[in-house]
Amino acid sequence: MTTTTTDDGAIRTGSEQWPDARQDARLDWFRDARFGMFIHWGLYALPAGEWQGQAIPGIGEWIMLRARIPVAEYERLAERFNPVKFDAEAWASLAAQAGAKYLVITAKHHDGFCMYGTRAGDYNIVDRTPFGRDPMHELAAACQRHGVRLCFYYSQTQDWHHPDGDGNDWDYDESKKDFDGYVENYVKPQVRELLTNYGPIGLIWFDTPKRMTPEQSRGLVDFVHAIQPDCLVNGRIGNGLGDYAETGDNRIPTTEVQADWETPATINDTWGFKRLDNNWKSPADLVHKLVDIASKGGNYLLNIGPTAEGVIPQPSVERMQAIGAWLKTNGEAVYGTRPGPLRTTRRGSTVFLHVFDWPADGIVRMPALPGALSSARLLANGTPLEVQRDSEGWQVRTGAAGAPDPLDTVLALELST
Ligand code: JFZ
Repeated sequence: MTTTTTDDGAIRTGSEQWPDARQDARLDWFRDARFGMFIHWGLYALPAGEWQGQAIPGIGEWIMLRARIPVAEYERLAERFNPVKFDAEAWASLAAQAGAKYLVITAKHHDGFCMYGTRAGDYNIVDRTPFGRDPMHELAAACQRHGVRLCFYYSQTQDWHHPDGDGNDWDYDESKKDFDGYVENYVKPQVRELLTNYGPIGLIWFDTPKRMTPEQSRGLVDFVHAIQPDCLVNGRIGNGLGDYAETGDNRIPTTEVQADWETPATINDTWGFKRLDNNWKSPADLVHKLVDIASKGGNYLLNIGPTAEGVIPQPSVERMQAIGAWLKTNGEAVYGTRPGPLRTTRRGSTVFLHVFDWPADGIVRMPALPGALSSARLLANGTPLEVQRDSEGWQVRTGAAGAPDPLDTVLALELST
């Protein structure tokens, strides 16, 4: 059985794709999507990286563990969680503007707080906050309107609030935990709710599968497919049983991967909102990563971390809109493509060459590609381009001293094999 871990450790044992899934037509939408929007939103957006006046290092959504905040204290955050500026239409519309084909939002993260109306316990946004509404119903309708597939992130192993969940050893005695019972009597009922109450769900994004036995991973995959046969399960279900492989956070394999895979990534250095984290990547860097990942056969799942008021940080909005503007012109070179030679993507006989660093003389030099070149054009506006061949390879003469597109200029090369 061939596994799809990568030597560079980007895809690690446990998070790889179940081999049979590679041929599975249920993944076609996922393979063609190439770009999704991740949303980490929860109580952790309130402290926003600070606790008792101290800046807590690390990713924002881990503040309860990093500051070892007792459940009794952390729970109190719910009383102050009232995202009056939450606007599902704005969130779904931003995903559509960005060119994201699917949206994955945290229904329950490691802190155990449920961002939807669950019946499996009252530690949730409807029962325990002044907000008192279920944002997932509104988001499901908005995503439907914008043709964006709604997906849920669910922390199946770590739950720092639940006495039998994994991870909280500062309130609970690890040796007394009934983890199997937690999976059977809490996780499964909640996963059923998420797959029953919000319409068609594109995929369930499980996470940090440590402690999951192969039987438990298999059991949850089958459980999801039994309720919604077309709902995919990501690689962090563990034990190599995912419908597709998941890299480590912000990890991009160095070479093409013979699997369906995804890179979850941040725009700054946190998933959950942190007030002081303004280390925003540039739009060019984000487009380059999207293309780099697509050229190796993967999907880019790019995160936003809304505030506790429900506002998406402006730097994230601007960067998502910049990616969307670029995809509006160059989407043909990303959506529905498969890995191409060099840093290229391909659709049928068209190879898309992505030029990040524009040559001062406007002549793009590249090795000759296999097959006969019948024509070349600038994808953005169809301008035909002249190609000269020499011993070094091909010279595509664009006559453009400056980069036609500062983010990534795409040349479309028609090749007849
Ligand atoms: C996990 C979460 O702990 C984190 O809060 C966030 O949700 C992120 C998307 O996923 O963090 C991980 C999980 C796995 C790896 C790295 C970070 N890994 O396999 O390298």
